[in-house]
Amino acid sequence: MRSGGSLRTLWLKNELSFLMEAHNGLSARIAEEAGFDGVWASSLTIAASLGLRDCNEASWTQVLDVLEYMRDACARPILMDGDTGYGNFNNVRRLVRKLGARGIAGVCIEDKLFPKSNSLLESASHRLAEVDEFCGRIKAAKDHQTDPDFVVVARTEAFICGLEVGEALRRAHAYREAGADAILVHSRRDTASDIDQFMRGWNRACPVLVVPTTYYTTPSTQLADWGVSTVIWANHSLRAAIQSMQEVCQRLVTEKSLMHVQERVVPLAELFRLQQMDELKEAERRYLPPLREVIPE
Ligand code: SPV
Ligand code: MG
Repeated sequence: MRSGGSLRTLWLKNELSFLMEAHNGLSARIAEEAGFDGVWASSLTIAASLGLRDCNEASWTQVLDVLEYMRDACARPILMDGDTGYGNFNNVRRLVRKLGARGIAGVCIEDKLFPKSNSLLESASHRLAEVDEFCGRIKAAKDHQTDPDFVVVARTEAFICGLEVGEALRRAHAYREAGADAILVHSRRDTASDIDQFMRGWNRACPVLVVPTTYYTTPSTQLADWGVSTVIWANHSLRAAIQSMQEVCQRLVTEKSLMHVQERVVPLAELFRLQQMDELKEAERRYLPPLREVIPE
């Protein structure tokens, strides 16, 4: 099974890499065509595109089905946002085996309890896992990967839960020692001060990933200078699509005509290109018998 390249290879290059959010096959293909190093299969945007909330309302097998479409549509490595791993170590190891079978490049697991809430939701109450229990999830993930290039990213939600940098670092080091290939440190501040503090204390034992959704004014070069390995643009394809869909829908309700909508949407030819209709035409030439003229009797 092709895994679309490995995230480990990206990290070995020692330069800042970028993962783009995707929530279905089409958005994964668009991210690849745009030139991203890989894809972030976001729990937030997959849930939203299913019309659901990001609190494990979609079952893990439903998310897996979405990942399969993404894998088929895109040749770049896909990092699954695996939330908490959907339970304890046992759920995590089942998930990892299934991801391996589907050619997914890695999984990110966060140190909260199932069911989790989205980290950027101010009203949510987040339940942090005990360090040793979470380390068990990481170990189980590493012990059950089938592809040696598969990566397990341990995500600490210490800052999201209002804890200090010392606790974020203590957790990150424990997760690294449990076998995590990389650490994702999340923050929802509107500046990157949490990340700055974390990176000052981090000994670069393994790559660090960040999600600058709320501290979007921080230049990527600054993050790279602090030693960050990968930046995740976690929800921007879906948010762009929502804005565009709302504008077009509103206009059509008001104007009851396609006249002014035509220039706001991609041509049909572009849609067919993204579906790779050319490939099907070519395959038809190879595999279908030539059309014979039907002569009426
Ligand atoms: C996601 O994209 O689902 C994430 C990142 O986990 S965040 O929404 O910021 O928690
Ligand atoms: Mg998520």
